[in-house]
Amino acid sequence: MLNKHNVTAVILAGGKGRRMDGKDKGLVELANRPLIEYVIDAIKPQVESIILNANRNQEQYSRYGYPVVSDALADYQGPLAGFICAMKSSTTSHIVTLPCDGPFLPADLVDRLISSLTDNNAEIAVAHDGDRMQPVYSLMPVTLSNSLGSFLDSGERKIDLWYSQHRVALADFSDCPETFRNINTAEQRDRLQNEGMLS
Ligand SMILES: Nc1nc2c(ncn2[C@@H]2O[C@H](COP(=O)(O)OP(=O)(O)O)[C@@H](O)[C@H]2O)c(=O)[nH]1
Ligand SMILES: [Mg+2]
Repeated sequence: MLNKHNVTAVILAGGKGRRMDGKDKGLVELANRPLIEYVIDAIKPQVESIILNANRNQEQYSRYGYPVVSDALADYQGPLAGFICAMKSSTTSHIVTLPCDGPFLPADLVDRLISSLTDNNAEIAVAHDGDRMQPVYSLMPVTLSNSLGSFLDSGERKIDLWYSQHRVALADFSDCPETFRNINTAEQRDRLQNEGMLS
């Protein structure tokens, strides 16, 4: 039975931060703490291990005590570049992917993705917020690295297109869409700080 001990969380912090003045978003502070710390704290009890995926400031990320892996594909080719390098470095059978800029993960995120994957006999479980799919919140076996490698080698980069080649189950998170609230701009960060939602 698939359970949390078979799962490594991959925190994707490999983006360009284009809408954040080119800042490394995982290290951008929300209420005086780097965003990645919120994600690490929320996901740690839900998985066996954690991998941080970063393309800059690797030394700062390594201070958290988890392996830091960088995309093999150069020049910020998108989240799938992070997926594949994490699949190749993971020591568990499955990975769960998460963005570094979403500080509001529910305590049962991984449980729900696991149930969705198993109940539907799917290859990939992807979160759905009731309105839309949240493609960077997903659970999959590392054996899909072959499929993803071929897809990337063919020049494709779109996550939805790769998913469409597999049996995908949509995990229902329509009861907690705020889970997927993420911070892409300095304005979004400031608004959140002012809302007083943070402890
Ligand atoms: N490894 C890696 N991750 C990336 C890349 N581009 C974006 N990401 C990550 O993918 C996640 C989603 O990116 P983001 O720009 O926030 O997209 P949006 O919020 O869906 O519009 C973030 O955690 C980024 O760090 C990339 O080129 N490589
Ligand atoms: Mg984002």
